[in-house]
Amino acid sequence: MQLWFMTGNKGKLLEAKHAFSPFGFNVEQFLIDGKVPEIIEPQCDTLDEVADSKLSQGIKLLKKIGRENDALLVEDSGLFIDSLGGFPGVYSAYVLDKIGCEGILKIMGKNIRKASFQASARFWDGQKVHKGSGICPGTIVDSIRGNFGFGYDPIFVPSDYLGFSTEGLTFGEVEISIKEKFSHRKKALDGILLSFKN
Ligand code: ITT
Repeated sequence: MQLWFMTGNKGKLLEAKHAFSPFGFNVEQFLIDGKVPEIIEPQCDTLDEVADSKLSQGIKLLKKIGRENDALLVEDSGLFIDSLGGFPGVYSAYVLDKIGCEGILKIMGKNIRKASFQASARFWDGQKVHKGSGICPGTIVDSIRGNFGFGYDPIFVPSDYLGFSTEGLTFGEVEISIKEKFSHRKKALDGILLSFKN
């Protein structure tokens, strides 16, 4: 089944391909005239609200190009640092763009380093909406480590989960096949796959 993922983030796209391909989905980036469609990311308090807005805008775009029966995936995610009241949270993309991982490390100072990655995903199957969300608890390290992944991966070590551990390595230091044992995104996408069975 063809599945369009409306995202400008190639890292997210790769992870979605990994998660959905084994179930027979051909995941491709949703482009119009070769470009990622411009949408308005509303200023909301929660990832769920942003994901809902991304999806409704995406469905409108599908309709506009006469493909409203195609499957569409959107996702909103972010890094939530406990001692900073959940910052950067829903502003993660903006903050990464402005100050990068270095800036986050500066702000952290001596603060307690507990944090989580969170994701909220929406899937339009051509008829109805499926939802999934995921949380990956962990800690922020004190230096940038690793070249794998994207975004905040080089400063985040996931907590051990279901017997899996990165042994202190950041998401930037492990392959995607390891990251997906812990990942907020994988959990959100698994939630969607599960909703097909129910
Ligand atoms: P979209 O086009 O899908 O919106 P985006 O990168 O702008 O792509 P978001 O608006 O959801 O994505 O913002 C999420 C931010 O959090 C963004 O800067 C990501 O790099 C970062 N982020 C989300 N998941 C991450 C992960 O698994 N590893 C590292 N950083 C992540």
